[in-house]
Amino acid sequence: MKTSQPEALDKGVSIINTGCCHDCGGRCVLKAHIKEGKIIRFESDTGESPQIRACLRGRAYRQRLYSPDRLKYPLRRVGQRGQGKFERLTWDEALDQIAENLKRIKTSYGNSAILFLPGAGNQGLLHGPIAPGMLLQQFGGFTRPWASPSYEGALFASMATYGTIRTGHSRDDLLNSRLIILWGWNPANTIWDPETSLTLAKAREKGARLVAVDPRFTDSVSTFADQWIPIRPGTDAAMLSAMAYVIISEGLEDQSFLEKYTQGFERYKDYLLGKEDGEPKTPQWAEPITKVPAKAIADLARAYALQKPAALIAGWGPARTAMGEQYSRSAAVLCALTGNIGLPGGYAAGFMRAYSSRETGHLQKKDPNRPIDKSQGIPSANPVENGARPRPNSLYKLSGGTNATSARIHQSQIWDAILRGRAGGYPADLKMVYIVASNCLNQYPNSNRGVQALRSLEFVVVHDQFMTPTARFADILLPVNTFMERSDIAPPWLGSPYYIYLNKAVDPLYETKSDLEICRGLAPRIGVSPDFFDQSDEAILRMFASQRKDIDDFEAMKTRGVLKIHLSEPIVAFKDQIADPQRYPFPTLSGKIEIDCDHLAEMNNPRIPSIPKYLGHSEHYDAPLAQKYPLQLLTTHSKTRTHSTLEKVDWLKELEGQGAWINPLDALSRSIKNGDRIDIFNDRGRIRTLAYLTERIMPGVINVCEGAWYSPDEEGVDLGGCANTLTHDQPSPGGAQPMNSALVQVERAPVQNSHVPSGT
Ligand SMILES: Nc1nc2c(c(=O)[nH]1)N[C@H]1C(S)=C(S)[C@@H](COP(=O)(O)OP(=O)(O)OC[C@H]3O[C@@H](n4cnc5c(=O)[nH]c(N)nc54)[C@H](O)[C@@H]3O)O[C@H]1N2
Ligand SMILES: Nc1nc2c(c(=O)[nH]1)N[C@H]1C(S)=C(S)[C@@H](COP(=O)(O)OP(=O)(O)OC[C@H]3O[C@@H](n4cnc5c(=O)[nH]c(N)nc54)[C@H](O)[C@@H]3O)O[C@H]1N2
Ligand code: SF4
Ligand SMILES: [Mo]
Repeated sequence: MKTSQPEALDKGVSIINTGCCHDCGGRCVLKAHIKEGKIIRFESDTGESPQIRACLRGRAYRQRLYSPDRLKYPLRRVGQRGQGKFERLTWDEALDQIAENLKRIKTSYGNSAILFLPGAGNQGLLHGPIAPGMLLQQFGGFTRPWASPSYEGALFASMATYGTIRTGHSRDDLLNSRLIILWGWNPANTIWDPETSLTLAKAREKGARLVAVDPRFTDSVSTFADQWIPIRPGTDAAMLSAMAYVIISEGLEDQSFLEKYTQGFERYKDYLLGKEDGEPKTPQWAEPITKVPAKAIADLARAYALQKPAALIAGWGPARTAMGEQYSRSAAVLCALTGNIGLPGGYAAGFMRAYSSRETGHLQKKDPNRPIDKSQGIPSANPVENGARPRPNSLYKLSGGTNATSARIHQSQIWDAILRGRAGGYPADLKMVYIVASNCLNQYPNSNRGVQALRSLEFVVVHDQFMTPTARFADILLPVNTFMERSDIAPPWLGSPYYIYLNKAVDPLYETKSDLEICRGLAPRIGVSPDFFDQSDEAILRMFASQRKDIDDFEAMKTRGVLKIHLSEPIVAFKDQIADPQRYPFPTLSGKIEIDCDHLAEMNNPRIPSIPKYLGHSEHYDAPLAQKYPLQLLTTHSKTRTHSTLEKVDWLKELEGQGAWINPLDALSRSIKNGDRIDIFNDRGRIRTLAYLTERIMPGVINVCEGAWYSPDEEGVDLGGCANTLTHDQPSPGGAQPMNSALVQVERAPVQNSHVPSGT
């Protein structure tokens, strides 16, 4: 889609309006300047406000697109699986072999033996795992995971407390807040929709006070916050309980809000006052647990209750822990206690979806006979649930998006499920895996166990763009093109009102194809009707667009590369429920905000209590294991990558090197200097990386950004520094993934080198 050439452009240069759609907190406008069929430069949004501007990663995309490391041809494994030895074969040969194995496995073991692992690599509506999922579904189905590594704790809390994941306000509403609490939230790096940072800056200019609660002094803290409260990881529920204690003991709770809109306050109060366990949840009780001074806890509690409207934005990082849902629930309940829900400038902590054209109309009170609400989920291909009997479990009634059922396997347990199958209590014996747009070996917890699991299978297919650690384990590896080489539509990451239309900017390089084209080739080979797959990309995009009420002018969206939807007023979650609770009950069983949740009460499981509680676990700071492994590992999202994508972009590496953040106190007691090569280890594995000494991380905590490429040497030491070599694969009782709950020890690596990492 060519636009007219502005005068300033060099001769022979044209601009194609396209975008970036990795899973990176954004979805942004990129204008590709093309000369002789090649992209020579990117510009971003220069149009009307709000501008959807690309970040440093999108602007560096040429180095990924034109990287010499791109996969160029279909490949077949020749060495041992995982060794990375391949030979080139034709597309016909590759597709024949995949088809043969799919049919063989279906005949010998049934469809449930086929595991489909879709990843987050591409976030457009058309490309990535969508088409392969549909194809395998039509082939008779497959086994797939449930539980998102991103937000399962927040999803659990939202469904338990409010009965929906639509808990967010549009960003512009932050300008109405007097106090904004960034709890484990770092949008300066993780974006969380492109207008977030600018809006936080404007909110500050307008006079709002910003407080950050995070074990790290992040870029968001340094840019936006008036106060930084470092907290010991995994103890947030203790601090939130203590804040609730201060609020109720000083009579600062919003009594009329509690009476009108909530259920279960009295039970929660009993917990806070210690009537349940003899332990009042005072700030003095929380101080040694959280390492936050009691006064700071009490001050923040008073400010949050009194400086209304106040927005408590509870990020997903603290919920990516072994008891993550208790933190998310405690935050949601604190919002209700202070009546900060349903009013401009307030915020209902939770999943935080704001705008979505797929979710129009009012929320309905929940019908106990149809308890599983799948309508509000992230769109995904639905599998046929093969050969597994759904087991009754109230947790599944809270699914709301990732659709937990007993026919699916929790994502963090995939490796264990492959290794142990039905005998280990899983719903299927898995024989092959079909991996699309996922670097699962790198991104799921416990990568060393992942190696054993992938080695044990009969057949492994991977679609990717690079020779990732996962791709090395493929039997057949198919080269896929990037979003610059095909057209797509990208909805926003979490819920801002816009769409990006990605016009194809250049022809596919080498022999690469899209995942959809691959399905066009596979469908006839496995006896699946080609009808859907044989439509043109644009015909399918038009069909998808026609299903969304808010895309009223497809042509304009395509020409401009973006459709911005102007709202008459900011979105405020639960505005209707608060204004008219009779007409608009909350979509929970009781029709109210459930401080004490009925579904959870049904479960009667002390590890998933019906009111939020602070709970420990086997890799908590005070667990016996901490004697051996005294440091808490965080595995946050990197400024320079989208997960493991963009790992091979040198421009980005120049901005910030890979290295572990470690506090000088922890480093010096181990004779570690800045830039030293260090080993971080526990019983699951050992990684070697560089030490970056900084007071920007609290003592006792070490941070390794997720996404660095797993690369074990002959002795099993991961020289790539992949965080998941160290992480734990046991999900929390409520389904949260535990990647921020690993205990580790650190020592200088045997051979030192003098390189100093360029951390921030
Ligand atoms: N640049 C970049 N942006 C991204 C992504 C990316 O890979 N790169 N990924 C995108 C995706 S898919 C997702 S799901 C989101 C993830 O977004 P988040 O989950 O919000 O990101 P994280 O960096 O993991 O965590 C946010 C903050 O939580 C803090 N934290 C960790 N544990 C605790 C704790 O126990 N208590 C407290 N109080 N704080 C804690 C961390 O120090 C960090 O600063 O980011 C999106 N944005
Ligand atoms: N320790 C730890 N682990 C984590 C996290 C954490 O905080 N800590 N965060 C988790 C989170 S929130 C997420 S969302 C996951 C993300 O984990 P993944 O979904 O595995 O995401 P990526 O690592 O970005 O890998 C995506 C792959 O897709 C490929 N790709 C890109 N576009 C396409 C395409 O169009 N087609 C195909 N076939 N391939 C494509 C890329 O080259 C890349 O290899 O990681 C999780 N893992
Ligand atoms: S990496 Fe994400 S935030 Fe950055 S430009 Fe691309 S879509 Fe936008
Ligand atoms: Mo994520």
